[in-house]
Amino acid sequence: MIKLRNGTLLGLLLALIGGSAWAEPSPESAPEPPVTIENIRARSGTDLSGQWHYIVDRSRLGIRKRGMQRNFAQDRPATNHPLLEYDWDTSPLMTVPGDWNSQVTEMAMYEGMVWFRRKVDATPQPGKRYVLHFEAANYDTRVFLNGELLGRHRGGFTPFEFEVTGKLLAGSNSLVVSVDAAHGLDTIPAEDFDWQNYGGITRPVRLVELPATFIRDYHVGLDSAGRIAFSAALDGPASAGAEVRFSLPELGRSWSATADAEGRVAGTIPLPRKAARWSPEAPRLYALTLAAGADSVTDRIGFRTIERRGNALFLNGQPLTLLGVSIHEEAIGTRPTRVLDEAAARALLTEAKALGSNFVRLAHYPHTETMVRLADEMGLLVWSEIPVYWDIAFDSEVTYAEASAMLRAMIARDMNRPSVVIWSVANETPINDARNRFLARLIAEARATDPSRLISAAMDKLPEAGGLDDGNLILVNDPLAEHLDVLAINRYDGWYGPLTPPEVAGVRWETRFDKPIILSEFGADALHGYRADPSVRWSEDYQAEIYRQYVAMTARIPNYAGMSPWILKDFRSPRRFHGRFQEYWNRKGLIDPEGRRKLAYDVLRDYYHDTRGLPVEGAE
Ligand code: GCB
Repeated sequence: MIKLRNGTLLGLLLALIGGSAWAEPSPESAPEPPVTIENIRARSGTDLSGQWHYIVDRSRLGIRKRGMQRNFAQDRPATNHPLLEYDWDTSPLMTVPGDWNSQVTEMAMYEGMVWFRRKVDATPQPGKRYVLHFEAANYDTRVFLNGELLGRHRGGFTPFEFEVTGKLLAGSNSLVVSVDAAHGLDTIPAEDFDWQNYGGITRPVRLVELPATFIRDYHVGLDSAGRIAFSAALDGPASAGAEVRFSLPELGRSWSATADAEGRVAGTIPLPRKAARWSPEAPRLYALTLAAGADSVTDRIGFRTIERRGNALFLNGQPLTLLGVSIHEEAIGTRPTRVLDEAAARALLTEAKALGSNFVRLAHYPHTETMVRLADEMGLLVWSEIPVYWDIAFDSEVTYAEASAMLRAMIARDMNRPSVVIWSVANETPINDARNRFLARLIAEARATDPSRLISAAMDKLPEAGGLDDGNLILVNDPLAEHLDVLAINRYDGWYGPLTPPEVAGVRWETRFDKPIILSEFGADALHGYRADPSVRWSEDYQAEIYRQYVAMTARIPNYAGMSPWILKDFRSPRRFHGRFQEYWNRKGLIDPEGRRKLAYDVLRDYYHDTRGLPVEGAE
């Protein structure tokens, strides 16, 4: 099918000269891929990590002038055409997963289109199904297999996949992927955001092999009554009436259920007496196996409940204060990358644990699954968020559809992670009718998709959300609070705004809502090693004083239920211009890019250790 932009005969001829062209789905008509297959990492397949060729296409000619000399998706050998202005085989190489910003010096701040190509050898088996799965690519991605457009995905942090059964050739296949990192008025986030816009195929890509009928989705966890709730959905011709077997071998428990006409099963069973609850203090995980027909999949799950009762939080029925820290997905190092392998993710979470944290706010987008699975293992409760950040096109249905797809993808991917207790739908969004409607709708969707977790949003520091009316009162008054379980407030008194750090002592809080309140952000920039009087901005001493003031403030916050200060590590941000102190880094980290701790780290560590009654040995 050929879709002509200009409709001219010339266009038609050019398209034909270039060989087959492809139809460009508009964002509205593109079939929205369903949420991805559960626990894809446990499936057998081919890891496509490694060196991929790339072409930087600043003017997006591969999209705008396809059918001509730059139809990169066609992957033509030079001899087939009188003039080809590309040659994949001699184009430079880049590591996937990876971001181009950290790999190619000249692309440190590039935010446009890049094409990638890799050959994939395959021996498709009859009766098997094949899925190309991308854990993430930032932002607007088109995927072509052997010149055919499989589909398009927008969003930088959620997984997507395309079934390629029947399209995958025996022998060599050409996989071409274009990734456009540009943000605009209709993207999420829109154009202004405070982190490095790492572009590229930033998380692993795999070609997964599945039986004709397979377990597409499942959830096993505790319901609010403390029973094991289970569900599964099969996909394939033998789904209806199939038997799905569940087993928890360490607990000596297995059971089965027969799928309905849609291939679904659901039910509850009692929790075996000897099952331990998952908690930060004892993060016990259990192997879970599901089997149906020729398919089986194994996972590690945990049993815990999370609840809000009135203005307090309860984990496994016990009162809970969330003591944590916010984290961006960026590795420790002076030339950091978005890619977190297990060692890099562990390094960040180890610093969070050493603080005495029981909680991490994974800001401002769903982090790699590696991070969330490590949180399960290491015992850290997780806040997971979609990048509805600052101002976006709240009045656009297209943008809403994109936000909703991100939310559903985030929830589906991590549905079985006991560490995840809060889904956040937004960060610091301006209060107005369009935004209130947009977020209320998103919250309702989150609740319907996952009634077992709490819903939050980090609310703005602007006066209409409860700013300092008389210079001293923080009024938690955002109408969004009606819809949320946890009221999360970002405050920067003493950094932004008129107050000096000692004046923060005069700040009071009020709210009409009988709901838990957490300080989802506070902080100050400090350059590691810069020591001065605590009144001197950018010094470690100033930042430490801010932390002392906020720790003291917790006693004045009604319904106080915890904090996740901003932020664990200094992070790259092109909107941080100060030539001496920032150099395109946001310096609010408790540790610097190399992982060296600042004074404020110790202030927070003392507070967390005291509050949780943790032994202080091991602290440096
Ligand atoms: C905020 C944002 C966060 C910024 C931070 C800052 O309120 O939520 O993304 O990085 O402030 O440093 O200004």
